[in-house]
Amino acid sequence: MLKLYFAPGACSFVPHVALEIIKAETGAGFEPSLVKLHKGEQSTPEYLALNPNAQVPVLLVDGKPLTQIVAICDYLDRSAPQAGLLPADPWARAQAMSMLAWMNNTVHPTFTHIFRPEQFTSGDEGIAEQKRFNTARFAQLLERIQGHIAGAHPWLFGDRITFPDIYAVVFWRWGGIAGVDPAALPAYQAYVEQLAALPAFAAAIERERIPLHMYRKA
Ligand SMILES: N[C@@H](CCC(=O)N[C@@H](CS)C(=O)NCC(=O)O)C(=O)O
Repeated sequence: MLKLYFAPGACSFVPHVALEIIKAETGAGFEPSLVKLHKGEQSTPEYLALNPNAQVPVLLVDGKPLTQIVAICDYLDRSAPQAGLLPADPWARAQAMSMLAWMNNTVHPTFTHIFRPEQFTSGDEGIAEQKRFNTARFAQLLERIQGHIAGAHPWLFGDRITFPDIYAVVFWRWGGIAGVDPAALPAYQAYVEQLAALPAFAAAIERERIPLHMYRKA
């Protein structure tokens, strides 16, 4: 039995949608478990025993915790390859893993520097500068993702949804939170809107109760 610890709008959306896709493809269900980050539920002794990093996601597999999105995605794909969440061809699979790793180790932490600046620096000036620098960098990274979308047929790695497609939706929302104007990203917006309308995305969005578009003009 699989149990997913997730927080609304967080990176845990990636395994959340993936589990919905697997459910639709194989009939295998999962238990979603909400972690209220704003209430510090990630730092309780019980949760730290699952993930000492005090982060979502955690995937509980027959009672055993698995952490880190890249590892969780690899496990889900190997457990349910028929869901097509990574391509079957070894080279195409490696390319999708490469993009997933880049998203997890570069794009994601850039936003963390904006959203949780106090984890990386201190003082009002330091925090303001770090936010400014990383917001500009995050906007560039979203443009790079839009570049990948330009070559999508219809999705990033062909006709099946893969993990990078789902992560791209997370970053779209985060771009809005960071104040990145979506006017520069029309192809990205259209792609995200198409994905969000698919049943697995719609189910996760409804469970997490999150709006797709977060941008508010300053
Ligand atoms: N490298 C980790 C990153 C996980 C991560 O950054 N999770 C964030 C949410 S997107 C979190 O739980 N943050 C806890 C907090 O903000 O207190 C992974 O791949 O699982």
